[in-house]
Amino acid sequence: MATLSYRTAGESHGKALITLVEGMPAGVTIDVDLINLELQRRQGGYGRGGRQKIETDRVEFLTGTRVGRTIGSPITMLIPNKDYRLDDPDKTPPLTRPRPGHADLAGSIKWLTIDCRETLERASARETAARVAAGALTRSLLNQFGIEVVGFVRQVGEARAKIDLLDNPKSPPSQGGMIVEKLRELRDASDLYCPDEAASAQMREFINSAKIAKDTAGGIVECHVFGCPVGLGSSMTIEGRLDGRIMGAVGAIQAFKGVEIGMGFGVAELPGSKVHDEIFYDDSQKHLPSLGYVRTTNNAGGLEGGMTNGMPVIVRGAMKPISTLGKPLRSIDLANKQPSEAGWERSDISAISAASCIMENVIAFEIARALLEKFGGDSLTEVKQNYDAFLATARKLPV
Ligand code: EPS
Repeated sequence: MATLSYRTAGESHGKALITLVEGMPAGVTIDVDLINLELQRRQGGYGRGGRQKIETDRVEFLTGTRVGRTIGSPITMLIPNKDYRLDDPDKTPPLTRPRPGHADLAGSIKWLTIDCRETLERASARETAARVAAGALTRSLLNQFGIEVVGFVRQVGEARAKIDLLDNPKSPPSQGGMIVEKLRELRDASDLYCPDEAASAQMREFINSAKIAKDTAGGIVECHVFGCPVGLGSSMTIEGRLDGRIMGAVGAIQAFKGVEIGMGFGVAELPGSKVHDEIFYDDSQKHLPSLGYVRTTNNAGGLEGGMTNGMPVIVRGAMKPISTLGKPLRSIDLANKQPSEAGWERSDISAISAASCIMENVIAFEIARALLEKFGGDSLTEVKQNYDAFLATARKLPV
């Protein structure tokens, strides 16, 4: 049985993007509509550029399923690029003026070329469509265990969504379902993918001003995972720590410059008594994956010692503004090392809404990976038996 893992291939203006997923158990019915919906959401949001009007990202399964169900073999998914022109040098001319903030300079020097295109084609955030496909695929598995993942935009400029209930959920996890539905509903009502309409309006203004100034905008995205059983991840090995894995996966998304779990950097300012979430036991919640161990605060963001503790997992990521500016920053021309202006490529003013969808799906993948590590089996039936057996034994503690 392989560990759940994925790889992607493809360039922004190449023929297609490809995702290879290994380690999915057999017998999982794949919700292809959900994958396509997530791909569509990734294409959307306020402030996107011209490319998304060209593409209609949809996944085609090449391997690994039979009549819509996994059979345990490696899964490959293909997303065609309509704007394929990489092999036509006239339509993809060399770019020798690296954009500050992009991979252009470092990549060109690394691969010993002055044509930044050879780096940017793969470094482009278009590749995140393939990551979203991987994460969205695993949600067919997570759904079987009642695990729900919701990502949204928390902040753009100074506009910050006010949804404090979800930061410090007073409601027990048994009401997680209600929180999930409400959060999704509010998020999906906003073209910014922000569950606070007043904040969305201010965010829109910030992005509009950036557009007028030929500038770009970043922001903060947030993700909540509901329904994880206690004990995913491990404190026994460095690689086993789920907090590190999640931070690594989120930090590896294009343009992300910061990742926080729970209270994040805020923990540095407060004494321990104001940071740590006191532990209570509620027998009426014993039937839940959290086994009845409850907290009235969730500053740990659902992770202690690199393991899930039964509370919702809360992660935030900071995305820098897109590095292709309509009013270019100072740069040099690699052809002669003389001062110049950065090159301009068609781009977005803001891709913050897309970033929330990407983060949601890369986190879903990490949760699925940790779930299979704890309860793994070759088939879904076996995984479910392992899951049920563990929870039943844990409920009997002290045995
Ligand atoms: C993207 C597609 C790209 C960019 C963007 C993300 O399309 P194109 O370069 O053809 O306009 O809009 O890429 C970047 C932000 C980047 O830095 O390269 C997409 O599908 O998400």
